[in-house]
Amino acid sequence: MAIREIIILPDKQLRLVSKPIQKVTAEIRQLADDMFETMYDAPGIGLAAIQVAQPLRLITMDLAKKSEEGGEATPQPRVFINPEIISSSEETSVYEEGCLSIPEYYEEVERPAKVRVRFTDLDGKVHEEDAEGLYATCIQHEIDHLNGVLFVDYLSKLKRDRVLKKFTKAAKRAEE
Ligand code: GNR
Ligand code: NI
Repeated sequence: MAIREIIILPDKQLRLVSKPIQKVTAEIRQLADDMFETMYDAPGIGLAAIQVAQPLRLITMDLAKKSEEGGEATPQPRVFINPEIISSSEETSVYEEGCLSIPEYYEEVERPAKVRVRFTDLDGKVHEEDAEGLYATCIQHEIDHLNGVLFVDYLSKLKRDRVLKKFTKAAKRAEE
């Protein structure tokens, strides 16, 4: 296992459309392992392969909540290969979203409250599930990454331009 570097705005790779995975190879398993390690280290609740510069339709997720007593949560690692949203509710919900590729920036985003998702697991088995709450928000955020879409794309042009400018400046400063 290894922690991989998470790419950050304005890296153009974040705008790539990721390619479907044809076969779950040893390399794919290794990538998923590394994505979990990278996601837990960050820490984040989801990660798309493009965030570690691999343009493949692969997502890792763990929505495990810390218990009330503040003890460690039981991990619930999940892998989604070639995920697709096959239906979305009319009803929407608003969540404050963040993204590991846009560090320390949080804004409310409105999305369908419930979605039905179809995906393949690491054993090649196809699943269909209904998602709601944080799961629905997170899977939509991650599938957006596979299509080169970021949550800031749903904000006003003013807010989006402001955050893009801030990260572009920071990247320029880091170059010097
Ligand atoms: O860690 C993350 N938290 C989060 C919170 C609200 C909505 C979406 C997310 S996903 C994010 C990790 C990430 O950037 N995944 O692409
Ligand atoms: Ni993200």
